[in-house]
Amino acid sequence: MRWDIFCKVIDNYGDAGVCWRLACGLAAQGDGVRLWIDDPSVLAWMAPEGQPGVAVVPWRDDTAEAAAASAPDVLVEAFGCDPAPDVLARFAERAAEAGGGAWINLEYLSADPHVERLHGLPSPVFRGPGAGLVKRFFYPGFTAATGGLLREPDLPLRQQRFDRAAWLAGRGIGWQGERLVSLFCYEPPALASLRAALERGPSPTRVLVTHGRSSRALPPGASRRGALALDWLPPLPQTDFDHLLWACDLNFVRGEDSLVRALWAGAPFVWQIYPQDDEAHRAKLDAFLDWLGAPASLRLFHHVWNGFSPASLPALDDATLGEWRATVQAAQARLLAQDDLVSQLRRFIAR
Ligand code: TRH
Repeated sequence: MRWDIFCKVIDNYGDAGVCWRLACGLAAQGDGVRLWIDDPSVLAWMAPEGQPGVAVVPWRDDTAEAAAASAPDVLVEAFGCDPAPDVLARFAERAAEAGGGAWINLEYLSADPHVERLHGLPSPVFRGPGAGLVKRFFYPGFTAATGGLLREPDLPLRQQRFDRAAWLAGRGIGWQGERLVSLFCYEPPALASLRAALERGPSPTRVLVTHGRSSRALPPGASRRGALALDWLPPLPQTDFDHLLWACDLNFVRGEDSLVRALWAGAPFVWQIYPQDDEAHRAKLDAFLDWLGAPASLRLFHHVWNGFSPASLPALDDATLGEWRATVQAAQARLLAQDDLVSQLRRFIAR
């Protein structure tokens, strides 16, 4: 089967990150994938080795490449990004002649219960080169009534074989057995108080600050202060970003894709949700915490970290982290009992 995935990078890394994982997941099953992306520059570090079966097409203007492109069997429009009109026209022509062809609008991830109602709904197209076709909404999600989450079939095996000390040494991180914390965030208001708390101890902690906005929020400086040691990381290939989360005892993640990867990592995590102007992200965060079954300390930590509560951050002592770990692992077990997104998407388009 031939897939075209269309991706516009709005901001940050998540648009590219999600589409790249989806493209790799489809190609790993023997399908041919073209990933049309308007800003492929981020893939230079996120996916430096590429992936057999995935062709990245710079989607700089709507016609040049698209004019020459054959129609795909499945057209995936990530996050309502309006695919190239020429590809859409060819896709529509072929659908009219030979029938078939699926057009999917891949939506953002949300734990909000409305997702279960919207997942799979058809949307007839009345205008433009795709007029007459019907696109269908595909919602990733956390429950069996949604499209599920991206998860490679060999993920548990790779995690089992992962050697944290070797990975850290390979990355030049001078780990001395301290508690390890990854930091991937926007500009959380409570970052300064987290840093101060970790400096005070009592547990020695090493924070691995990721590239981009996180290291602008916590800029490179002294690598040791009190009980806190810090490393600033270069941009990591996506596979190595996963390794980072597997290596750490606590992960701070943000957006969409890293949230899912933190769940797969099975370690305690704190999520900074992508902020929306209308504050809709607050309800979305609570929907996620409800689904997760977050204990009070984890809920409060999230509310403070996301700027929804002026309270102090709960202490990150061993008992608290142990409780969070149990919560994450129970959630992970629930998710592992459900089909992954690629399997569900393939079944969905066959309907
Ligand atoms: O970068 P993000 O904040 O992306 C966000 C969200 O997707 C949000 O929903 C969307 O609306 C907005 O972008 C436009 O966080 P996210 O989703 O976790 O994506 C980060 C990706 O970057 C993920 O695939 C992991 C990858 N990554 C690396 O591969 N290497 C790195 O070094 C880092 C820091 C990230």
